[in-house]
Amino acid sequence: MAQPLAVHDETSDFAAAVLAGLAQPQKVIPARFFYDHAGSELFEAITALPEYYLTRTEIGILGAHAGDIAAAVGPGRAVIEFGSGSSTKTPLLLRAISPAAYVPVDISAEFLQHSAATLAGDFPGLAVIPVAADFTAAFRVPASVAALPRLGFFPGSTLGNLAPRSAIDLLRGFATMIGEQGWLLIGLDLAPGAGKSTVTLEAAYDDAQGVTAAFNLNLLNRINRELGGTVRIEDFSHRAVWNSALGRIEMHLVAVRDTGFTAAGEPFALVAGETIHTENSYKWTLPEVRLIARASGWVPTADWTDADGRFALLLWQRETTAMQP
Ligand code: AVJ
Repeated sequence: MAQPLAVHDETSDFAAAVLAGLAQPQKVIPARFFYDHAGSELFEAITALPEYYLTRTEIGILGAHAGDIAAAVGPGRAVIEFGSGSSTKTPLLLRAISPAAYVPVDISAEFLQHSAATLAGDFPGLAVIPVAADFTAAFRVPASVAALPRLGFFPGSTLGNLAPRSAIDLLRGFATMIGEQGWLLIGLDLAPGAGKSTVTLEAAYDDAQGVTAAFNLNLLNRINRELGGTVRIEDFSHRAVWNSALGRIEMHLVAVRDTGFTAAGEPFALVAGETIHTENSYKWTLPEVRLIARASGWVPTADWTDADGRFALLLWQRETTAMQP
């Protein structure tokens, strides 16, 4: 198996982001830093929670429509999965479409090697070519798949972590990378509506067992572990709230009393009630999602949802660059 193409200094990225984010008037730590080893395991536990309907709903839609996807995209493609993580949904797709190669792209080399090895074992004869890279930055498509038609796979509603204009930037980059005749399959959690109340939505991000709270608070543990931090974890609590004006779930770490700490050698203070904003999870309607597709160089060809209309699987074809009238 090929080695990852790039190494990435995650700890110095984290230090820079924490120093910059905690210096803002509204303190912020970017959501991508949730996924250290402990955080990745907590996220896996979240996906199995009764309140977190997203993962099982997406798997259900993928299972129901794998045949439709195969009919649309045809065999022999290189499947490029963005942010592959543990790749639990991938076998369903690969089994249906007879791909020529599978390229998992993930920032965590550890997860990547493990999941690539597991998949290679399950699909003998399939070329599995892992790429350790940040998919939000441009990366090189491995030379061995450069000549193959491609299908991008971006499940898990990860796109929803981005504000619309950032989502469009990312999707335009995917359009360039996937190339002419390319397809993109995206999983996205949808806005609240008839089949999903804001109560259901908030519960998905604030479960009774406190796993999501632990996932959020792990960022503070990570500051203590990696940045020599002195954060008193018990001074913070987890908050998840639906922001209807902006159409997103927000997660915050709330100071329950006045508190202070050092991180990467710098002092920081929060007054009681002040928060560190740690995640946005945008929830769009299907018409909004189709507009985002068109704005980023994709033709929204098909979308499938569960019976309650909570979650959508979207199949987009790359817009042609041929001359238009
Ligand atoms: C992996 C980004 C899709 O926003 O639902 C789960 C992360 N945060 N619980 C999401 C998450 C809190 C998740 N994504």
